[in-house]
Amino acid sequence: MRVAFKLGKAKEIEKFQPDVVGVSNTMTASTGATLEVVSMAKNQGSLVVLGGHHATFEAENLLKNNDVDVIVRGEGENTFYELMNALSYKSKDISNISGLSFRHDGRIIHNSPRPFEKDLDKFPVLDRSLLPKVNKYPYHFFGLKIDSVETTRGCPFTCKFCSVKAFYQRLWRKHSESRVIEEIASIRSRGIRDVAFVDDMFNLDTSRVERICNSLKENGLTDMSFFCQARVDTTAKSPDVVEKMADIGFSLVFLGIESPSADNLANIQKRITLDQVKKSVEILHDNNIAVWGAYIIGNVNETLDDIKKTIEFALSLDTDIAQFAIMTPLPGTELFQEIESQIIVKDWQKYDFLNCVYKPNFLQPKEVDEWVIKAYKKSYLRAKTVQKFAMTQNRWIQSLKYCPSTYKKALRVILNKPP
Ligand code: B12
Ligand code: SF4
Repeated sequence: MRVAFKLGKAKEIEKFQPDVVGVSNTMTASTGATLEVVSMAKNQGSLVVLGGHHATFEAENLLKNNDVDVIVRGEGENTFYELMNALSYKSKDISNISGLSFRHDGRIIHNSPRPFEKDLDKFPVLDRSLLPKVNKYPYHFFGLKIDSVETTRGCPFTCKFCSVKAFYQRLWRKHSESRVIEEIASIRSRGIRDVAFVDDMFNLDTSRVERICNSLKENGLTDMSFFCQARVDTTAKSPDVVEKMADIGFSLVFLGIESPSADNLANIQKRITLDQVKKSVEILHDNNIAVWGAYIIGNVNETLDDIKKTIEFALSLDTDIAQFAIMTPLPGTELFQEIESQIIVKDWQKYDFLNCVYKPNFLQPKEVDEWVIKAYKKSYLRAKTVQKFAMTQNRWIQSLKYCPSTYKKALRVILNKPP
């Protein structure tokens, strides 16, 4: 059976002639692009399988599109394996495979949910020999050739706007530390030096992070650069671990800072304090680690004054990359259920965090749209920011100059041009 993942062009699909095409539909905003690939695959007669967060929460609606055949809901490894096995047999019976949704005799069937694999190490290490050679490597992050490693899955927190809670049911599971090192070593041996940890919550267990840093050192993996997503509370509490992270090559950390308003933070169930925010940014900066701060504009109960305060706060914190995202009710989130009646835009393409798709309680959606642009302008058109990009020694930030598309995208936002 010829199985292809994400063949993005009709010609590639035609050339490869796959029996099955699997497409990730994790991001809600990329549903349109996903469905374009799906339609190309269907034109070639392939069986089309979707997976990912958006596909999981929108399985019923997506299956109304006749080009989509099967949806793998939730964790994909075991379900997809069983699906491929079943399709290899004559009977092709998939009715007992948990985690699947599909059409049968004109009806949409949702099999029972797939239980989570208890031991993540049971999933084999990715076969990276299937990836293109480094000189033709297609995966870039801020212009750097990167690979990604998942060391844990899930998050026990309950932020209202985040779909991880529903996807992984607040479970937090981890790979063994030896497995993490094995995977990073295999990436380095292919000539890649930059690694993004794609954990939802990398630093929940800071002693584990410390052990991983120690093992990287012991295994001679000392010429690499790492990125991760972290929480401000655990970061603020562990300056010694941040020091170890810096020492082994962590150069950029994403922090969900969200808002300086205690009311907003409480409303989204973020469970962090402003002191922790300030302290975490300070500790990271003291260790020469760049901070990617994420801020939310247009919270449900926000006023214009709150938005202005968020922007001022972002400027005062001096986060190296400031990301302003409009509060967006994504499928599968508690927020979606809470404000469903206030949603005014149903086009998933607009769920790109630059469009306000719902009516906040005290603001007009158009005002929110305008203020997110103002936030970017205020943040990036400062002499200080320009100077920082020019002067910084940080590898991730420096890499922006190799990445004209990132600049173009930022410019489009600032100039208020459609993406
Ligand atoms: C790491 C990460 C990032 C990194 C990416 C770094 C990189 N270079 O890879 C960064 C920080 C850049 C990032 C940015 C953003 N991210 Co992000 N990110 C993640 C995160 C934490 C992990 C993604 C990942 O690689 N997971 C590991 C893989 C193995 O898991 P997976 O993709 O879910 O796949 C599994 C299953 O879903 C399934 N599956 C998935 N696809 C398929 C396909 C088939 C055929 C099958 C069978 C199975 C299957 O099987 C897999 C194995 O079990 C996820 C949360 C999450 N847990 O997924 C959020 C997440 C994907 N991000 C999200 C968002 C919103 C964003 C941003 C838009 C944030 C913003 N406001 O700007 C940006 C936009 C990025 C972009 N360019 O589009 C949301 C998407 C929600 C949605 N419905 O749209 C998520 C789900 C988190 C959340 N808060 O809810 N992100
Ligand atoms: S936003 Fe981060 S901390 Fe909050 S639930 Fe999602 S992954 Fe966990």
